[in-house]
Amino acid sequence: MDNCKDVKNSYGKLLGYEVENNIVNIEFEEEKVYIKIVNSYIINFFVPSFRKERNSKAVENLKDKNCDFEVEFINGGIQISTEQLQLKVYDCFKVDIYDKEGTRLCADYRGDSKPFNRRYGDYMLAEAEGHAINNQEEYKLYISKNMEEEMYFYGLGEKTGHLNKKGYHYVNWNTDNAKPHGETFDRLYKSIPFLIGLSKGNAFGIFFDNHFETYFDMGRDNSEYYYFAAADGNLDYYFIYGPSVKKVVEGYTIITGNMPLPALWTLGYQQCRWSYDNETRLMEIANSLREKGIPCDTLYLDIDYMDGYRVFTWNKERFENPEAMIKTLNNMGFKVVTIIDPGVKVDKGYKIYDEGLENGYFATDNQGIVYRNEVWPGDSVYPDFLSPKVRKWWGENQKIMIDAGVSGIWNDMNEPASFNGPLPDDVMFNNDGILVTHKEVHNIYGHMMAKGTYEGLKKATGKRPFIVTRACYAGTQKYSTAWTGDNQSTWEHLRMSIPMLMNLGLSGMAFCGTDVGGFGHDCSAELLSRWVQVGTFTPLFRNHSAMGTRDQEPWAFDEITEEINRKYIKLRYKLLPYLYDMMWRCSKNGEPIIRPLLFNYQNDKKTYEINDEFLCGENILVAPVVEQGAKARMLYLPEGNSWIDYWTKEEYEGGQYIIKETPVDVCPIYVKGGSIIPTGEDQNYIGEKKTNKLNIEVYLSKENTETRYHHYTDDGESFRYQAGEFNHYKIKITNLDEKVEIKFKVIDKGYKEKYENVEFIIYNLRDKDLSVNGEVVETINEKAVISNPNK
Ligand code: MIG
Repeated sequence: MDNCKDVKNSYGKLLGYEVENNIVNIEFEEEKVYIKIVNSYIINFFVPSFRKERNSKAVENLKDKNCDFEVEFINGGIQISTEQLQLKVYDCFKVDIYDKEGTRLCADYRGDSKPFNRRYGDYMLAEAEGHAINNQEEYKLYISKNMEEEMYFYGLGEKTGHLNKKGYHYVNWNTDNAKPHGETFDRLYKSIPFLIGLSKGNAFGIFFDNHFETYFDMGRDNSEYYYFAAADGNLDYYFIYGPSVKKVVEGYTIITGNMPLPALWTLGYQQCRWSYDNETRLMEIANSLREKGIPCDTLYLDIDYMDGYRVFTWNKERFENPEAMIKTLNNMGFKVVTIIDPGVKVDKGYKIYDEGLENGYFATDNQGIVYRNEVWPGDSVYPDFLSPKVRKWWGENQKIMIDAGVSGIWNDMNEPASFNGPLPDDVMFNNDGILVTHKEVHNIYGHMMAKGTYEGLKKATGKRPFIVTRACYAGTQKYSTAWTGDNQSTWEHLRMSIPMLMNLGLSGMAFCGTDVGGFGHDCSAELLSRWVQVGTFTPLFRNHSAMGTRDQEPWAFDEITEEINRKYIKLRYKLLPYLYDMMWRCSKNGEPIIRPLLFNYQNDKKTYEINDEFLCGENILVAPVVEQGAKARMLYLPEGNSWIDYWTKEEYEGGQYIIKETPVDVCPIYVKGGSIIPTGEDQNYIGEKKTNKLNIEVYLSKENTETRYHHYTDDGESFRYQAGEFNHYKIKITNLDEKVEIKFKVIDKGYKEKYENVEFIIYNLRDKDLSVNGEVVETINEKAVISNPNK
């Protein structure tokens, strides 16, 4: 095999190597490369061809573990062996990676790259938005890998199309394109260059930490290979071994950081629109929600609350006294979140503009003159979020909003977007003292804005910050939640949102959601009902719609629709303890909240390409209706356990396709047999009813099972949990022939508010005896209450 055939990345012959701690330095004729053994299953490949220093904005505190590995010469190259992997490195820096059993996972492609012949030119693609596609000549970095047998691809953050990314080509260049996002759109607001490969049941990840424009092609160019490429920058990528997808995602969040535990209120229902543009209208919405008994925790203010779109200001004609208004809303149980855009209005005498100008806080052209473009405020300048000084300044200004009573911040337009043509490549930013071009930092602009916002909010409040951002890079989960931008009120977009959110979750951004009901275009009663049914299970549950579209609040259609929406929003509130547990787990190991079935059923190949079902945590399977007028739908229940219909409590064997009737008030929901699900009380907003009672629903299966569950509580808003102020409950259910045993145990008791009563609701007990912590208890209507479980 001629390793150097592909001249593009010609490193030349391998000359020798040296081991320095956990780094293997390899000398090639043309270039020196570094292979870092991060741990036994994460390997970093680094070639500082663009800049000597690594300049990652995704990786902050990656600690290398000292782990054992061996390096030796083999025929034609060198071999690096860790406890779990074998890497073979050959001339021209060709790398092949095997697992311990010798199964090849990922190998550099040796053939010529030869795009499929697109006869007579690809005029359709040339007309598409943005740059030419597959213009390989423009790639400074290009790594192609052999397409292995039975390959599937996932991840890549927020992309259009199906769950499995095989056959797609995508570009990472944060882009605000308001046209209806279709499957041929190759770029959206976020750039997360992280790909999961799954071949013959073995998963691995590739995280290409490069924030220039990057490209991922999963066999669209040619089905013999897949590749990742970049317009410029260093070659810096991580290989993360599974073999489970779960382990790959965990590895990715070890590298890029975990989502911090969110404040509890952020999990409630959120109501938004562009715009509730004056106090009267906002209060009308707040009152309607309470009068109609539709639970809601958060109301949003879109751009019209500002004075002429000047950031950190209020339009006092529309909102005469924001502090008093927000106080009233807070007393009604609402939090208020305000939007902010990066663009600062050019306007002498406006404090933010003057301060920024004076201190050199704005991006400049290549001559050092402050760069202007146009956004909502008209002529605007762009804060240089790359600079720590600017982030600090922006962070401190958050106090203006906090002092008005605002609880969270919505970062929009931070791709950054611009109305007067795109920002030129050579707009300059100051990256910690190094001048860098827009071309280099475009994809991390929103990420750094989120970082500054997070730090500012944390400092101003001492509480867990809540931020929603549109633009992201790898690792944004450390600072912010995300929504998927300007979708449309169409069935097509409801359908597409499911694989999109599942892949975002697999890409570290577990706290994500779409505009429920759709942003552009008019929503319909039926579409809203179906979208709310999906929203009930998505981490960020926000109804939002654009200016000029018809109302789509939960009651905006008819009474039946209102009733359906209420029913599902109430279900959301009921599931909050379960959702919060998922968030807690995610904050520890990156496990997404909504996830594709394959995440928990990797042995069942039938789950690999299911686009219209998802799991919410491992216990709840949702098969939403995403077709107009569907009276029934087929769905797949994965193999390995039984599934219990949430509505009828009927039990189904796993590993089969079933048909479920779906009148518009029924979203098919299945609970994993043997599940333990903590649930909460009915309330209008989180914290309305102080309760010291926990409900635990148990879904027994026919088969004998033993299941465990971890439940977590804390004050839901501060950082005191980090000092041990939390409670952790362990619940174990053993379902035997004659009896069912429940063990309920508190492990940590750091948080003062403990449950005084626990009520178990046991489904499908089938007349068996029930004991809790060794004592036989009576059940009445499937319910058993125990008091003082904390003793
Ligand atoms: O150019 O602030 O995606 O959610 O309502 C449009 C107005 C600007 C785009 C956001 C959308 C928001 C809208 N914004």
